[in-house]
Amino acid sequence: MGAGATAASIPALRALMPDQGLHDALAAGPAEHHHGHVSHDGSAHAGGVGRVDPRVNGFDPSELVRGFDQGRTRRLASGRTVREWEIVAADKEIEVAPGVRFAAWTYNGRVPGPTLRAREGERLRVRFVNGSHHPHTMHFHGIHTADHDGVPGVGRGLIEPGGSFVYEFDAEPVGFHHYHCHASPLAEHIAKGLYGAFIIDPKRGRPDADELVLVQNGFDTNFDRENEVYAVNTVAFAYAHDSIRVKRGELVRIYLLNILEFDPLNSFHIHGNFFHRFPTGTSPEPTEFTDIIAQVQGQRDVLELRFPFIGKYMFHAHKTEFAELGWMGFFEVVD
Ligand SMILES: [Cu+2]
Repeated sequence: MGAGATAASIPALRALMPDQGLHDALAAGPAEHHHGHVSHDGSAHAGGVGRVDPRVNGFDPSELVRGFDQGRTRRLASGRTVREWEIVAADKEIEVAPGVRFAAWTYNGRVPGPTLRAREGERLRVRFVNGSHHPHTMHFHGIHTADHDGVPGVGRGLIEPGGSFVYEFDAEPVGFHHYHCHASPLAEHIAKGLYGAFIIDPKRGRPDADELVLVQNGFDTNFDRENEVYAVNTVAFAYAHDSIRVKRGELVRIYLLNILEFDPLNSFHIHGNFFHRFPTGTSPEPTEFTDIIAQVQGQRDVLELRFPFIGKYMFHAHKTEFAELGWMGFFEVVD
């Protein structure tokens, strides 16, 4: 295959979290991180909890978490808004944990792809250009015609390398959705990184909040159809090294998507707090007030909460294996 991390890289990740439990391991972690002391054979140097340099990937989880791509808009004579994006698929090696490289397939050079954000009732046009060496598609969750569903054998079907296609549909329904490649084998095309979040805001918007996007994902670095690395927004422990800073008392809205391949379930748990859950973000009324939720692949929720106290609060998959292999971070609540 010649691509992706070699098996030798895997012990490196485990070395980041030596057989300590999740909470113990962190005691030596975030406060005294070192900059990427990882040798070319992928082994982390002793004494350092390495971190991935965002310059290597060309995207930074600390920015991605609050990054929304509104595309370009213009008004039709009818008064209707058309919103347009261009999305380019490209093969790209990324680093998902210090020294653990992964031959990803990306939308616009990043994993997850850009968080596309539109408003209810707009006409959306997504020009997809396949700059990858493999056939791909863009399949959106939402309401649209079969011709624009982005699956093989329907409408334009697969978009071959060098090809392009404009997916076009109305922004409906209101909620928090996503998109992903639907070429087969599907598991591979998703696991390689071809997915992203897709938000349709209500016409009147939602109440002001500090908004965050958390895409739960994982990486099968040795092609055994199991994940060796788990994360939110791709880089293992990214938010353990760089906590997500939020203000005490301010409304925080989390767009939480699970796109994890190979494992049937993922979960999200927050320490020292509870949140309101809006499944798929489609209703203004929450269905639950809790501190933990589970999601199957493709499931997503909007979560709203306020932090009453300052300090550092962990959030992680309440599946210990996932948390220890990268799916863990902190909120840092400040005044
Ligand atoms: Cu694909």
